[in-house]
Amino acid sequence: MLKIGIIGLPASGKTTLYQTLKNNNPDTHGKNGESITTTPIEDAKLGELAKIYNPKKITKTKIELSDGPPSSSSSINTREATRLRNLNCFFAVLDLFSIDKKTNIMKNLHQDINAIIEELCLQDLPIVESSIEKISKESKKGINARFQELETLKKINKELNLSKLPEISETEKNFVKGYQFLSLKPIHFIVNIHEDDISSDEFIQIDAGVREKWPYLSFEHACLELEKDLQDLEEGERGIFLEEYNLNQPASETFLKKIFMITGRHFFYTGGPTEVRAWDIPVNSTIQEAAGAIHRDLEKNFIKGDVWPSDKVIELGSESNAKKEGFWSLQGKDYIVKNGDLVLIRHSG
Ligand SMILES: Nc1nc2c(ncn2[C@@H]2O[C@H](COP(=O)(O)OP(=O)(O)OP(=O)(O)O)[C@@H](O)[C@H]2O)c(=O)[nH]1
Ligand SMILES: [Mg+2]
Repeated sequence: MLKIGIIGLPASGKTTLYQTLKNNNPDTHGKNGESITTTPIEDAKLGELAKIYNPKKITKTKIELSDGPPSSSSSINTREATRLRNLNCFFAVLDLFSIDKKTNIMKNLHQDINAIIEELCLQDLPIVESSIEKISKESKKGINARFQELETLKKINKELNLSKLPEISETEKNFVKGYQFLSLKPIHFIVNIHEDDISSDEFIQIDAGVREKWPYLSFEHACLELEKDLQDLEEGERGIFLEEYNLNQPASETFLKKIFMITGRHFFYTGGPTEVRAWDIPVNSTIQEAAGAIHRDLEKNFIKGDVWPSDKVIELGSESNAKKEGFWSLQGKDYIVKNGDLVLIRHSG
């Protein structure tokens, strides 16, 4: 299960985001004062598939979301850093709802984004430096096994010293996976704007400005206070609320889709009379690995997999109709599962 943390400067709206995504699900308190909740991901496709299979049960994929205790400073303490290292990715909240409109908004954003990035870099820098020293000593003694790890650490060190989030390849990330560096975790930035500004054209320009300045950042704007209010409404009232504020859909859905995307995960589906279910797996997983996400025995005893694009099954009303139209294939263990595939695993026991 994807574990997501929320970071950002004090009073930027982190807990408001947590409450928005929590969507009235119960939560618990962790040993570091954090709130933790397991939240199902809304997925309209599941409802569509359920109309076809009429299953006893519909199961959504879930995420684990956590929100740290209230903070009084922009720096991350050691306890919080250790907690954050165990998570997969972050939402970073930026406060634009409380700032005076007369100030330079871009400058404000710039400062806040830099403050967050600098803090992540600062947390990782001592670990990188001490590890470089340790591995270099080993190399001098003729132990050379960690050469690639050392080279990657040096590359990271250079970027961290410039207060930049290191940009390294997936292969390089694997060499330093064990360190769980905060600065290498995927981050989706959310600019939290005031409810009065939700329809303001100014934010289209600001979006464009941020994209130009930080082309590598994943980022969007939303009014978290409104999003939280939206979650508190009954299902039937939500449409009216969205219309009133000229919103297309709850932003919480796009936040979660984005975070899955930047973390390199996507979805596949299984369907039958007992259960229609969404599963999330790393992009580029084989169908045998996907079978393992369902059950270890299915991976072990995998024979072949029936695959349909779920969109086509929904559009044509059944697996057999989709098959008749040519939207079905029988795949061997090395088939790379595509986002949205509907899968049936054939196995030997
Ligand atoms: N008007 C308005 N108020 C907001 C918005 N987002 C958050 N707030 C308010 O700002 C205050 C701080 O929000 P929180 O979500 O508690 O912020 P936080 O980042 O969790 O704060 P700490 O955990 O103490 O660092 C609360 O009173 C929120 O109701 C917004 O979009 N509009
Ligand atoms: Mg808070």
